Formats: sequence, structure tokens, C-alpha cells
Amino acid sequence: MFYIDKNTFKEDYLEKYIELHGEEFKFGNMRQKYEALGSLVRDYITKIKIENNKTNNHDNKQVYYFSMEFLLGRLLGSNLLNLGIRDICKEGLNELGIDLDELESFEQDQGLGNGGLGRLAACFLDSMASLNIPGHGCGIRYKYGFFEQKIINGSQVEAPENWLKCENVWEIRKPSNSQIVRFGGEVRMEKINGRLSFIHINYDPVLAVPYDTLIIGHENSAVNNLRLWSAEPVSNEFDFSSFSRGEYLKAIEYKNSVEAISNVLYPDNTFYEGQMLRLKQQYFFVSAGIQSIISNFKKHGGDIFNLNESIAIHINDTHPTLAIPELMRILLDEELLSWEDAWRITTSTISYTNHTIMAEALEKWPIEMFKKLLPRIYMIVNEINERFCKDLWDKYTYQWDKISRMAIMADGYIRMANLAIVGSYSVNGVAKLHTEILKKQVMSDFYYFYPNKFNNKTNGITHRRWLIKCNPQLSNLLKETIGDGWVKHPTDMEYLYKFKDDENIKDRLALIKKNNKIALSEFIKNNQGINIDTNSIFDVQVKRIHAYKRQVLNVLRIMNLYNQLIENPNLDIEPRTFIFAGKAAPGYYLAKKIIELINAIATKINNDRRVKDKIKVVFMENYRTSLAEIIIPAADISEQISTTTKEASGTSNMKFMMNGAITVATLDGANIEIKDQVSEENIIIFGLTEKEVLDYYSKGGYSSYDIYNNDIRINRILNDLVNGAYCNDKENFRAIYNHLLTYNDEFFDLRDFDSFVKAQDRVDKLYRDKSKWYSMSIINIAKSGIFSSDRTIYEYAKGIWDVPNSSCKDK
Ligand code: 26V
Repeated sequence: MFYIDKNTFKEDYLEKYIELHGEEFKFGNMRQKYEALGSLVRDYITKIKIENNKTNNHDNKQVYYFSMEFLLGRLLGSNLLNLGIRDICKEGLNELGIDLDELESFEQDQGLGNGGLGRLAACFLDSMASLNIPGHGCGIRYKYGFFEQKIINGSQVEAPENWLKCENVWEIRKPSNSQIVRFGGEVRMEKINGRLSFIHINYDPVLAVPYDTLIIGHENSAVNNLRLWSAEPVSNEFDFSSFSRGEYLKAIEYKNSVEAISNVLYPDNTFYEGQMLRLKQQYFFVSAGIQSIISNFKKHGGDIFNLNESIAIHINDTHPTLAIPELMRILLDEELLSWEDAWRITTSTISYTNHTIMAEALEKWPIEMFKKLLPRIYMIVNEINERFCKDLWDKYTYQWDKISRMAIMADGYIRMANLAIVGSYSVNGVAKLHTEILKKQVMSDFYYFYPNKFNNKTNGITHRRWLIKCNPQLSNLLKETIGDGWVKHPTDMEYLYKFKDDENIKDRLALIKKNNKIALSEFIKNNQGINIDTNSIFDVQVKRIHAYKRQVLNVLRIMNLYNQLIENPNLDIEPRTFIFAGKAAPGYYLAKKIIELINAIATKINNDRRVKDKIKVVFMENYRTSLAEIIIPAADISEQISTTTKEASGTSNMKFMMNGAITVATLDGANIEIKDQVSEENIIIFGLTEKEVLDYYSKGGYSSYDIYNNDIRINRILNDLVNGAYCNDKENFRAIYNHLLTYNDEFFDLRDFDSFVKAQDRVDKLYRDKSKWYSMSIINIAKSGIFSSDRTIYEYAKGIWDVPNSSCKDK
């Protein structure tokens, strides 16, 4: 384990400062001081890695996690924690007159992800390292991460997230490990030594340059790597000979088109658009990643026939599915293997996770576009499809409907989910219900064809970031109460259960919650000038803004509560602060209107004296990992209110639970498993069941107009959307009104309204009984350990990747 004493640390730090900035520490600003500390920490981790390399014999199976998104957030705090030197550093810095917490706030979030899927990848990296699994990330180094959200006059405005404008101290550029990725051109077929060979000619080469970020495990000295690829022109394509030929503009065009590949993260995770640039991004990082894995494998003397014994490649959703044909290409065209051998190796190396059942997010590429951009990969996909369709024919002769549903290529498209299922040995969903829906509904044809491929791996979150780092007071309370065994074995948090009736622990928990609420309210005051009552219930919904997540349902009940308060200013309710945060995809009109509506009701309610500050609404700008770390520990209520069946898992639900919030939830995604852990009395469940939702979808019979006409509360609040009650421009919220009425309320907001309001009444009653409330809170914390991503990764390692137990510490 790594150890450093305070004085050595201080010396190292001051030295690092001079080396980096060329001047004395005392002249620097906070950002420079952060950079020096970050660089020093990176050096410490690098040294550990170098030490490890001396003893590593490269025999352990290596896992590669391919993902278009890694939403790491800030790394300084988590690296210090994992190195086990946070306290020493804090003291040392104090002596130099620096507050570590303040210094940390100068780190820019690394926001290379849209939401849950990207953050999950980041939690997995932390857990793989902490479980001593050699597991590495592979992705894209976007120059611009997820956009920065500004709220101007109540509306979302997007600004580019130029996160690299400040030095990223964690990454190291590795030009010598660059790879060439080939786009376009033609494939010439030739017989060479009796073997049909495929020669890719006239292609446009792109240089993929890796940037490595080391990932350190928690107090175990394991060091893994996150490799993000950046697209650059192949150097000799952009040289002076071009200029001398007068092709200056052409050269610039080439440079720009290449750099565009890793320029920007697509900011939408629910609506799929067949954009050529996205296909380029996918092939770019997958090809670079697979090439570098294979060349490394061979460098260490690996036998390609046994690739799957040494390497597991996991694809995070369908975005990296081209790993399948790319690995085939290398095995066929470079390693000269037979199709049968190449296919056996590929399909025993690659595994796939599905993260959504939303049909509009399922990727499919127009064949013509695909063929033009990736001619050799196209040929391979075509061959995979033909062979697969032949197998289908053998089993389902003349069942044309089924065969065409399952085919990889049909109707002019290549269907990535079908390719991912056929080309991998494991397909998993991310929560029990989600996996069941995949098996029984969305992917049922495939499930009956390959029953053994399908399995569930319920998501998790790293308890190191989402408890120890973001809620140190709660973490210390746990340590004082039940010891620190849970840090290594998070399910041991369950020992807290026996304190569920301990008034002393409840009081301490209440105080910690209060402190976290004060910290959040100060942040809100400083950033938005809004005063909030820290004795009020902090009722929080933070996540991407989307119709299926039903921020609208939440808004409708706030509008209803407001109406009640106006009618009866003495209404006996517990004061509540409704906190929202989240980004809308820039092209998603309805979601942007929802943000406007939240801000409109906030303005109206917060300024209405009749409300007497009993309720307040706050929309926090620019939701991101580091903001979540402030909001979540301060929440009393966690709103997880998606339409049942739509949220594959959810992960913020787990973060809130671990921080002692009480969940108000539909029986969707992992909410069900949270309920199973804490039991019905310690979670507030409402809304349609899976069966009711599926019946509406299959049999119809839902009419939102009927509800509107029969429920006077709903009638009034919907009318208020379009009569100028919340906006001078009466038409401003027409789209939301239409969504709920004209288009028959696709996500059943109105259907669940009454049940939701009743659930909130239960919250109100429960919160008055503080002893009961904190007992529930303790139970939630105690039962949250199972949702650590250590458990999830342990299950992946054992059940999918077959990582030997010797390298994966038993839980
Ligand atoms: C889809 C697309 C479609 C094309 C444009 C760009 C893009 C980017 C990402 C995605 C993935 C959407 C799937 C997703 O984010 N699923 C979320 O995954 C979480 C982790 O498993 C899970 O907790 C959430 O419930 C699920 O919505």
C-alpha cells in the first residue's frame, strides 16, 4: 500500500509546483496550485504502476470496457481517497495555507458522457481497480464534452464545454502507441498463396492518438488504464508538399474533417439519428482500441487461438458493436485465420450490455452509408448476416417474419443490437425488470434462439465517490457505529440495520442531513441568490430531462399544491423545497419547454407572498457529477418516478438511498430491487404496474381526456398551462399541454397523478414523525451496500468475463 509522510508530501508538492509553473508557490493562484497537486498525485500513481509492472507477468486475464462515454467528474478527491493519503495531504496543505476542499473545486469536471450510461462506466472503472481486476477503459477523448447548460430567462442555453482549455493533469499523451484507422476507399480481392485476400486501397487514413488516464484502486495499489483516443491527421498528409502543390485548402479540409471525429460528444441519449459522423466516431475508437489490444497481446507472446482466455472485451450498449467485425477483420486479414476460427474467437471474447428498451434509441445504419465508409467491415457484417440467416432458416424454415425480424441487415439498414447479440457470448440487462423485458418482449426472438446468452447484472454505483467522498460525515458515522469493514465489503453496511431504533444514531443522522442541507442551501444562495428553508423537506429530482422520466408529473403536483395553498393559506403541510436539475438534449423541444415550465413555476411560487415560503422551487443550472455530489447528500426525498418499464435501471436512485434519502418511486428499473431490500414500509411506491402499462400499450383503452374531464385538479392545472397563469405568452406551454392531452399522454402522467399526490401526502405525514423518518433513513443506508458497483463488477467478473478469483478478491 502507498504511504507518504506529511513532510515528504509537502516537499514533493512545493518542488512539483516550481517544476510545473517555473516560479515559487507563493505567487500562484488556486488553479495553479490545484494543477501542481493533481500532477503530483498523477506521478505517485505512475510510480505505483511502474512498480507493479516489475512484478506483473501479464498472465492475468485483462478486461477491456469499450464505451463511447466515460463521465468521470473530478478525479483529485477520489484519487487521494483511493491512494489513502487524503488526510496527510489535507494537513500538509493546511500548513501551507491551502484548504484542500477549496482546491478541489478548481478542478474542471471531466464530463465525457450524457448521463447514467457514462457515469456507470466511470463507477465500473473505480470498482474494477478496487477489486484488483485488470480492467481498462477504451473510449474517445472528445475535445468538447457534454455542453454547459446556462439558464437565461428561464430557458436552457447551451455553451460549448471546452474542458481542455485548462490543462488536464490526469492524462498522458502516448503518440508512440498511435494506430491508423482506415475510412472509405475500396477493397480489392486477390488470391495470394491460394488464399482469397482482401486488400483495402485508396482509403483515408486517420491517426488515432491515445491519451491515458491511470485509474487507481482503493488502497490496494492496483493501477488500471483509461485510454481515450484522439483523431489527428496522419502527419505526412499535412505537410508542406501539399502547400507547394497549391493544395493548401484541401489539406486544411482534410485536417478539419479528421479532427471533427473526436471533436464533440453527441448530446442526446434517447433519440437516435443516423449521422455519418457518429458512425465514424464509433469505428474510430473501436478500431484503434482493438488494434492496440491485439498488438499488445502479441507483443507479450499471446497465442491468438486462445485470445478469449487472456482477454475479455465488453461493449457498453451498441455504440462499440463494430468491435465484432473489427476483431474479425484483424483475425481474418491480418492473422490469416479461417472464418470458423475467427468467429469462434470473436464470439467468445466479446460481451454486450443493453441499456435501454426505448425503440427510438436503437441504432441502425443505412447500408449504403455504411458500405461507403467502411467497405471491408461491411463485407464482414454481410457475411455474418448471411451465415446467421442460414442458421435461422435451418431452425425456422419459412418463418419469414421471424427471420426478417432477427436478421442483422434488413430494409436497407444494419441493426446494431442484432449484430451485438449475434456476435457476443453474453447479453445482459441492467436491472431485473429490464432484463425480463428484454427476454420476454424486446429481444424475445433472440432469447428463445440463444437462451443461455441472456443474463442480468443490476447496476451499481461506487460507494467510494457516492458516500465516502461526497458525504464524509455520514461515512464517519458509519465507521464509528459499525467499524470500517463496509469500506472494503459494502454489503457490511447492513450492520447498521440494528441501529434503526437507536435514538442517538437517529439524532446524529438528522444532524448530518441538516449540515448537508445547509451546505447545499449556501451553494444555492451563492449561485442563484435564492434563500431556502433548511428545515423544509428537500425533495429532489435530478437527472436528464425527458418525457419518460416525468419531470412533468412532478411539476403538475407542485402546481396543484400551489393551488391548494392559495385557496387555503393555512393548509397544514410540512414546508418543502423542490429541487430540480438536469440537461435537455439541445434538439429536444418538449424537454426544453419542461425546463422553462419548472423555472416559470419557480418564479411564480417563490415570489407569491401568500405561499409564506411553505414551498419553494429551485432549478439548479448545469447538472454534472460534481454538482450531484453536493445535492445528493442533502436530499430527504429522491424522486424516481419514470413510467414503469421505461427506466432500464436508474443509478441516482441508488446514490440517494445510500445517502439516507427516502425514495418515492414507481415500480420501475432498480427501484424494484431497492424496494425488495428495504421492504415496502421504507419506500414510497405509487403508480401503474408493469402489467398495467404493458396492457395499455398492447390493448389500448387509455384516454387522458377522460381524466382531464373527471379530475377537477387536473382540469385546472392543465388549463393553467395555456391561460397565461404561468407565462404572459399563453401559448408558451402549449407543447406540454398537447403532449398530455392532444397526444394522449404517452407516459401516463395524468393516469399516475392521483396516486402520486397520495404518495406525497404519505411523505408529508411521515416526515412529521422524525423518529420514524430517520429509522427509515437508517434502513435505507444499511441496505444500500448491495448497490455498490463492487457487487456489480464482481458479478460481471464471475458471470461474464470469467476473471479468475485469484485476481478478484472475494467479497
Ligand atoms: C443512446 C444514444 C442514441 C444515439 C445518440 C447518442 C446516444 C447516447 C447514448 C445512448 C444510450 C442510451 C441508454 C442509456 O443511457 N441508458 C441508461 O443507462 C443507465 C445505466 O445502465 C441506466 O441506469 C438508465 O436507466 C438508462 O436509461
